[in-house]
Amino acid sequence: MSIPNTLSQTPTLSEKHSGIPERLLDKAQKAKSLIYETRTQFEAPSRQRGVAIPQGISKVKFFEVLNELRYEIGEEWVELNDKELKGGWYMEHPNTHDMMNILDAEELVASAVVYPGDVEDVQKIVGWANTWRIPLFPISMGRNFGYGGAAPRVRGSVTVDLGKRMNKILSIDPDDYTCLVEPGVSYYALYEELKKRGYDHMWIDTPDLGGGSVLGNALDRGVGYTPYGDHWSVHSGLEVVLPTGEVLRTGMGALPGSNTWQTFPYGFGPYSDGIFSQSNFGIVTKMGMALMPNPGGYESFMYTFPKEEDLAPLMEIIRPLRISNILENVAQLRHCLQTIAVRGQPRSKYFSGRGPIPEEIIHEEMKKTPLGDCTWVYYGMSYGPPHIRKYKLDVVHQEFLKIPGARRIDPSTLPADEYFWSRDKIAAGIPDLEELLWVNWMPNGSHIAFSPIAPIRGIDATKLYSLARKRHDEAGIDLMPAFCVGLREMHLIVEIVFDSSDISMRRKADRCLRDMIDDAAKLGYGEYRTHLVLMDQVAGTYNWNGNALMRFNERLKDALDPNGILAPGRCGIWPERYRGRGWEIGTGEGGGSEGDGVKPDWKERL
Ligand code: EUG
Repeated sequence: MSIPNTLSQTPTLSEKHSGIPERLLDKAQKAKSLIYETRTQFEAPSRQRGVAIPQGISKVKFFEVLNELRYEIGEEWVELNDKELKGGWYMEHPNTHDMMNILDAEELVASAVVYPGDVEDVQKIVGWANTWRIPLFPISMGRNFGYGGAAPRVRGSVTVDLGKRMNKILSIDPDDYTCLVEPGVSYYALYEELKKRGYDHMWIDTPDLGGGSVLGNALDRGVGYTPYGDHWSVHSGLEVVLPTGEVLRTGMGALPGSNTWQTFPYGFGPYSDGIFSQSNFGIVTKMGMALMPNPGGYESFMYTFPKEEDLAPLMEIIRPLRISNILENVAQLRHCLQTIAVRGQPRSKYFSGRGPIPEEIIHEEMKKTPLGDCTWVYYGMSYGPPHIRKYKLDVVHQEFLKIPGARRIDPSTLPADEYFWSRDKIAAGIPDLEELLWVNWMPNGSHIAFSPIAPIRGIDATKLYSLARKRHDEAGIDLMPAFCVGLREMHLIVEIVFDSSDISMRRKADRCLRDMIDDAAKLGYGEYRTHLVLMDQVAGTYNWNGNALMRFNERLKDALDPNGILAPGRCGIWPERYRGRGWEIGTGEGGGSEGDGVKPDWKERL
């Protein structure tokens, strides 16, 4: 076992489309060294199952047709995935599998990767996949961590890594406040480009970590923390390669020479964009997005609340403030354990026993922080010039202090490395890297999310919190919930941090997630997004009127992708060729990533 004592430098944006901006390089090196300090597994276990060959084609034939793909796209842009299944970290991660595997490491693995250089290449790849019935799995940056990373749902899929060569910012319009991007543009890259061009009058919106694809995140209906935090709602216009190879542009983009593709999202006729988000109906190659006007000032604020039971009354206070826009952004209410975990130290520093870390220890640790002891921490931001902010902040203060023991923490008392300042940047659309640090809670730290949607009500927050608490206690897992409050609903985000080298911990996490999904569904809550291995289960909870929605999705799938080549099983949507053949993944170590094969409809061609 070799432990690297000098860590290589994180690639920068000037070197790589997926790199870190120079301004964050120090932070990246520190984060990386903390991660490698908690790592116990340095070498990937050797592969027992060999190269992952897609179902329905022989290994010999697959290798043969891969050469055809090489001929079409270029030798250097097709890679066979016959290497060890390496780990990595947020900034330097594999594109052929999930380095945060919840199932056995050899389950969700690609056979090969192809790197298209343009839309024509994507069409060629799709054509090739149709000829040989090869499953494709498109990724943009591949940083969908917590939901499967870059991994394909079907073992042996060919990963279409769009980001490596299709990473241009095609336009930034300083008058309309819009942009048009390709899949490989990260929040880091878009932000740096705005700065470089001196466009200080425009803001972007970023999630907690800035390395993800602007296009990919919006398609997965991801969330950020400025007033433009609902990324899908502020996108305008897609260019899509259909599974059969045709290219279309949605909205105003369908009108040749249109000058409003990025300013009017709907165009004429049915609004088709929705079927290309969280789906497997097309490969999106361009996306337009609105940029936010610089509000002319901003000010973060933080409140702490002492007791677990404060959650319900607090939600009742937050709802009207949020709907009336006194609370202006997707703000976060976090359990204090996250505040401890985000300092980047392993759990073992605080507690080495089994089961969830005891309350007393959490509160002893909180007392040592600049926040002082509390149970909930609210991070918010007020936008606009000082006199506008003052009005809103005064209302917030008056309302929040109705909770006994509530405290406003004066930001000027906080040290420069306090997590608050990371939230301050993110709520101002400045992409950061700090959030990453809580993966160190466990050695070989990995995370996977439970992400239900709920009304902004005390009763709902309590019900979800209690069911999460119960299932975490049963599984012996630490609960670190964060409520992300949208305009009329909230996303509860519970990230389970686990050691991906520990099979028993992986099983417990899997059990806990599946129980929470079922419990939540019984109470009327559904997830807004989920991990690859949970998609069948989550899709199964959206079953009103005899699965009417899934039957509709399947009809669309069969019409648009008759050979079932595009991301089979993504979001629980299986093409006809795979349906009823045991591909669904339930509890356990997987297996469903390979199903019981595919419909033997064209064997004679092999
Ligand atoms: C987070 C937020 C999400 C998500 C996964 C993680 C942030 C954790 C609001 O959506 O889906 C701190």
